[in-house]
Amino acid sequence: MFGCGNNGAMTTAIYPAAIESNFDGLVGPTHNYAGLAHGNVASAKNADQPSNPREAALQGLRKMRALAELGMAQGVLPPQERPHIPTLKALGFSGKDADILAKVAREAPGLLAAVSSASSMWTANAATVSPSADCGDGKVHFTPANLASHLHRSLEPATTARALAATFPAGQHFVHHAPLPATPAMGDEGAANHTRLCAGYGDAGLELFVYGAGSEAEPKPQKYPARQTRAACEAIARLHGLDGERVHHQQQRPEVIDQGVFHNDVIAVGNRELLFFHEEAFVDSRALRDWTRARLPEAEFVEVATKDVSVADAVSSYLFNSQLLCLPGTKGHTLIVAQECQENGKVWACIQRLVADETCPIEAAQVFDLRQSMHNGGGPACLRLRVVLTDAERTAVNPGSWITPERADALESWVRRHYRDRLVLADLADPALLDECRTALDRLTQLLGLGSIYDFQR
Ligand code: SUG
Repeated sequence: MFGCGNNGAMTTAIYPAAIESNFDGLVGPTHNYAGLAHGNVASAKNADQPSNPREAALQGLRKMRALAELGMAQGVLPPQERPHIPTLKALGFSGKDADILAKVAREAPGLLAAVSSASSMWTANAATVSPSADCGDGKVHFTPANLASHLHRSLEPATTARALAATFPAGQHFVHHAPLPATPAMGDEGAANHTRLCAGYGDAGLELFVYGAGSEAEPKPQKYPARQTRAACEAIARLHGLDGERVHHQQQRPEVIDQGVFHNDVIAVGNRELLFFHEEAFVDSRALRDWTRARLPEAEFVEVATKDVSVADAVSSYLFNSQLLCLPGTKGHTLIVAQECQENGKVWACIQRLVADETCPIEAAQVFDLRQSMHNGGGPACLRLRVVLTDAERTAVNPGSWITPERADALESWVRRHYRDRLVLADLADPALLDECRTALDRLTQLLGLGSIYDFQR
């Protein structure tokens, strides 16, 4: 029996009912392909291609609007200020903004690309979030990811923390921790390596943390970096006040990191009682299953075999980077997949098989064109941060951050007005682009009611 309303109606918990909300990252005006992410196959493959920031942002907004129309609680998180002049100043560049841009473009073009990346769009890497039912103090806890593995991503946490605090105001319901120390020993990439399983969203859940780098004795990838450390996962579990009995740490297979699985959400996704994953995702999937079943008897596992979908096909299609949702009014789970899944014969056949199988809790799939993000290795699940909320918590969220039909319209007009439809790396030094971004973001903070979260506004 896979009953699966969106409000945890099946449970008889002492906890208040809760829903899963999704906060997608709005793609920023400097969206570009700079090949910055080592170990991310799509980022390397599309390096130096022209991008279309306007189309990227509109593709993301179409997904947000569609999920809101399907009855999901859909929110939005703002992009960041890019190019980030304060970082360039901190690294010794001085003078007027236009002079700084000209100088960095001449002397350190890689640095210009790093401070111009729109990578904050992938909000699955913004933070790790634990719902109030899992935390000792009964509040929702957020720890922004330090994203220490890559320079361009390590620039995100300070503004991410401000955006999260503006969206989920600290106080009665929300607790915000500082990012962990930004050093390789504490590498943390947020919710992309964290899965919560539960009977109903409002019940105490099981929190699964997946790491790439553990103890010296554990196997390591040979080619690409392991971005998430076990030490970071343990620190977050402590900070959030999680019950140790309900936390499982599992190592990602180093061999798949070397094939381009730079986050666990490229090879596994969970929702409510269901874990959907590839045969090669974990070092010990048997232990993971046994541990989960012992604590959550209703747990379901849908494991895809390598003979059906290879790791290479999983990486190129992002099958497991689908969103797995319980849509209101439906019984099972719905997969929100990237168009690349439909274009891969083996992957599409696998999806069709799962949907047709009456014993499989996945009952439908919906396809979205997210190609602009996909070309940088960001699929449907990368673009969203999940936050489980009770009614009281939901009303404490900044009202302007929710996607309503009117706000989706306003954001689309804002994108059409402020975004370019073509960007190449040489454009990043254009001082007009910096001005365009600041004008756009200033307007956006008013539109979303976020206050002054950007450095240029302070
Ligand atoms: O960190 N790509 C991102 C993609 C992040 C996807 N997120 C999740 N799987 N949750 C990254 O690798 C590419 C930027 C560039 O090359 O221009 C980039 O940063």
